[in-house]
Amino acid sequence: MKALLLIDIQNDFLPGGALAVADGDEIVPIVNRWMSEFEFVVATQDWHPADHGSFVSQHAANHVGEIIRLDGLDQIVWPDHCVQGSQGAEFASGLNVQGIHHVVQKGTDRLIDSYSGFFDNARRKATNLEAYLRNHDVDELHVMGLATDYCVKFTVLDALDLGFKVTLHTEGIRGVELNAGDCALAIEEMKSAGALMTQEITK
Ligand code: VGL
Ligand code: ZN
Repeated sequence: MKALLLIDIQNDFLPGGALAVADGDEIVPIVNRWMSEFEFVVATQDWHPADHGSFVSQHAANHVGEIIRLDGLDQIVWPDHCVQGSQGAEFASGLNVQGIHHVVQKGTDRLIDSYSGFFDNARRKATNLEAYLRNHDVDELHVMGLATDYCVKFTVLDALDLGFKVTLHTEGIRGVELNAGDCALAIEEMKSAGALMTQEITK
């Protein structure tokens, strides 16, 4: 069984949001069109407490983009974003939320970030994403969302590692690109790990 997996399509990752991804809003109509083609649509939400350890507000001496240590792991300092219950954490205003069957929230522990929809960054804990997909006999994922070079990449790599067949919809992803070339690199990494790529399908 196939499922559409939507990664972090939230207001804070859209232009005007706290951690805006350039042209992130362009994917919303593309995602909406694809939704009706899938029996299962699962979406992740980045869902941080207000004092999350990745937030620049918690590290007055550091700048956004700097790497710090957080509970034993390297951690990029991000602008405060996707705070639980805030408007920025809600799904993108134009997204067809009625078409989503299950939501997985991640990044809820203030001491550990979680780019992947499956596990936190140290794999200390799993979300219920894998169990949900297996319970619904899903073995094939079609992935779209934000951001190519972080949450999309780590979700896809974990999915492949867990044995799912993965197709990345390149028309439905956009990235942060802290450094020029990050998105191209991320796409290469996902491809080498076994993800199939759609070309610029316009649907
Ligand atoms: C993300 C940075 C921090 C993402 C989430 O959704 O790609 N990136 N938190
Ligand atoms: Zn985050």
